Amino acid sequence: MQLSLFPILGLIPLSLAAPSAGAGSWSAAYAKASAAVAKLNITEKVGIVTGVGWQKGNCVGNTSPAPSIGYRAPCLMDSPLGVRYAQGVTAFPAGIQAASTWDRTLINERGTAMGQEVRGLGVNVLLGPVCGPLGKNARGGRNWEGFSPDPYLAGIAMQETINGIQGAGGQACAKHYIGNEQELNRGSMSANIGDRTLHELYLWPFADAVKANVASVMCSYNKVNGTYSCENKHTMTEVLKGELGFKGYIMSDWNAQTTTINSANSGLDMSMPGDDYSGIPSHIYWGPKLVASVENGSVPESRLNNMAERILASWYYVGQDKNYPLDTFDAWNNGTGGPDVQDDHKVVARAIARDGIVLLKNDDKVLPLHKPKSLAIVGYDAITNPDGPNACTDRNCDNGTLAMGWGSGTDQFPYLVSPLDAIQAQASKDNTKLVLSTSNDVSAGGNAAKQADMALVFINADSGEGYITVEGNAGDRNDLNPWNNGNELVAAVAAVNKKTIVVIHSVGPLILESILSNKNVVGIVWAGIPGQETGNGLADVLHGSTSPSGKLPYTIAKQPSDYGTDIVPGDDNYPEGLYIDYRHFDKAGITPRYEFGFGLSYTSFSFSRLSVRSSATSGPTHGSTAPGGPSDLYSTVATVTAQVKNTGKVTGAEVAQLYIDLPSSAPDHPPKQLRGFDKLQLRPGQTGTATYELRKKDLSYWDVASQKWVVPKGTFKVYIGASSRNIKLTGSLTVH
Ligand SMILES: *[C@@H]1O[C@H](CO)[C@@H](O)[C@H](O)[C@H]1NC(C)=O
Ligand SMILES: *[C@@H]1O[C@H](CO)[C@@H](O)[C@H](O)[C@H]1NC(C)=O
Ligand SMILES: *[C@@H]1O[C@H](CO)[C@@H](O)[C@H](O)[C@H]1NC(C)=O
Ligand SMILES: *[C@@H]1O[C@H](CO)[C@@H](O)[C@H](O)[C@H]1NC(C)=O
Ligand SMILES: CC(=O)N[C@H]1CO[C@H](CO)[C@@H](O)[C@@H]1O
Repeated sequence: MQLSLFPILGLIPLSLAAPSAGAGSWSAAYAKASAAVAKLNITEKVGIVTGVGWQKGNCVGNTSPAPSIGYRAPCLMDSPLGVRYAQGVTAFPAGIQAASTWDRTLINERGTAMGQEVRGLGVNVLLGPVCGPLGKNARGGRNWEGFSPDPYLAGIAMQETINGIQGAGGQACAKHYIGNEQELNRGSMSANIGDRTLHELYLWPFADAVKANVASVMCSYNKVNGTYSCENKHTMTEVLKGELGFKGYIMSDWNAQTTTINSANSGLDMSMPGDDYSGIPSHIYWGPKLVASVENGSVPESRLNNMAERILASWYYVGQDKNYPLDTFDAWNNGTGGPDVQDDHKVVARAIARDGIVLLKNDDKVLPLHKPKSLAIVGYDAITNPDGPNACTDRNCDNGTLAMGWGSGTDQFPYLVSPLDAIQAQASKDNTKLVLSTSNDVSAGGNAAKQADMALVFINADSGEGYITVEGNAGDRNDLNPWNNGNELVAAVAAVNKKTIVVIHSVGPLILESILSNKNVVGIVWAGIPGQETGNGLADVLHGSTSPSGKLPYTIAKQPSDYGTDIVPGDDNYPEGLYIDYRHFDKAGITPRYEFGFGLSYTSFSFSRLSVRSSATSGPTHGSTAPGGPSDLYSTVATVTAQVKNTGKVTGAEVAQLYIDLPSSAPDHPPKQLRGFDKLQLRPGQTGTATYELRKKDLSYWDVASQKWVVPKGTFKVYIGASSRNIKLTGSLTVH
């Protein structure tokens, strides 16, 4: 830990009216950074770009300070859902739950709250958000850390999260770049991704992150087209820094760097954690070896200068040179020593836990509950792990309600409100008798269910990062079934209780056919990966204080093979191209069980009055490169509106989704692609207007031959719907 604050007066111009955090300009930041770098010698510059080694500083990632320019050693910390290895922090809902809300405001507020915790702790860089994995494989172990296999939804979520984190003064890190779609063999397999697929799917949300001025990007463990992504000049220098105009720095995933000279010359800017975890100084790829490589000309000094400028510019860009708190906690001593930074962040945590819940089935309006006389609560997923919510390191077990997956994408629960805690509180108000069987013991579950008017069965499915194996799942899930006899538990309850409601906490899609074959299963609540406020968010929906408004951010299939993609043992050639998740189901004519964008409500909505106004013209983008790509790629070229009315009896929110179908002049393309969504909260009888501003990007395809985004000529279909398959309004937009 850096204890002294070095004065920067006289070295760097100090503006009196400090810009608000995160509202900096890159050109001002670069002017400061290049002036500062000019004052440094090679050793100092190498110190800025080289990690000090695993557990050699008090954060999960640390580099050296440059006292002569007032640059403190920065503190880098996991994770995408809150600060890991710290105390007194919020355990936010996972990224996938934030995406399930389809609520830009909530996603932004989550980012802001995380940024405030980051700043409050004196952390400089938060290692999130995630859009790699995007989620092409339903079993992918880390999908829950990110948002959605739909690049548009993931891109908006990246942008809102980054705006939130950086607006509060932290540096965000978009990760893992790129093709990190599975845990199996992640350190050796190659993602062989075609150019158009790269642009239209996997790169798309990273481009939105760059457009949101993300400070850093983390290159991933896997290879891309046979070259490690942290050694890959094409993906790092040509695509990310060149085509997308990325202004920040690229750091390696922890120990994903494999060379000294090649990584530097290919575009890597910061090595993390610096060594290979061994603590042996000679295992540091950069440090003295990079000094020598610059001195003997193997790495141009201009490249080293550029690395240091990128790192310093990002620090200036978010305003961390001005009164940024010092970190006082120690990640390696249970995160003790820092302030409590939770503030009122449980409010947004609860809102996302609640609004990310997707109601899949609700026969005869069995939900919300109306003060039932008796209610059975069945399954270990209803309760907190009896050993405590943090009993398992990096959440490496599935011994209680599932509120986050496992691995480095976790943090410590400050507390955990379990489903049972929240249901018990309501039951005592409602005089509901609870009959409990909080294990997955099938006969005990059946016995409990027999004694109650209604039964809630809790089941789950977990996954995580591949350095941990939980119940035989080495990161990626082994299958798409509930864990620990979940299907048998549901069957036993449904056999004896006519009002069986299944509550599911899952990292991603499950096959629900077994559950649906029980005719007494009258309700299914898809409760996601909701974080510390899981029980409160669930109770809000079960008891009807809030109507459910989440929508699936992925497709739930009838059988695993319907996805058309899966984890592979060797290299992945991405043969499916553009056709992942709903794009594949639509193209192949496969009926899913619950489609992308699906979710029920306690009220009903009608859609009307589609209006499409467009100024789009066909042809390639021509703007100069700005963060995110050609500057005109992000300009609004069409505005679509539609009216949505709440035709039911309770207040509720509808996510009105916009899909497009490109004209026939475009090359082979998915029948529908999400290109807008608007969530409207409406009282009974109230009408609202869903508004969509389509960017040029949203009407383009990537033309491999010209290496440009192109708006095709012809008629685009415009669909507005309540899901990807429940289309309510159809219009068109013609481009000349
Ligand atoms: C580089 O600068 C540092 C800090 O001023 C100094 O300690 C070190 O000796 C310098 N190294 C060289 C090779 O001049
Ligand atoms: C991978 O190689 C193919 C074939 O050469 C090329 O078209 C594509 O752009 C490459 N993709 C990446 C991400 O480098
Ligand atoms: C330059 O130095 C690096 C690091 O010591 C070394 O690996 C490399 O072989 C050297 N190259 C030349 C041309 O001397
Ligand atoms: C961290 O906390 C755990 C559980 O409370 C305890 O077993 C362990 O000894 C602590 N480690 C340190 C370094 O204090
Ligand atoms: C008591 C109990 O349920 N223990 C389980 C805790 O989690 C591990 C790993 O998931 C299981 O193996 C134990 O059976």
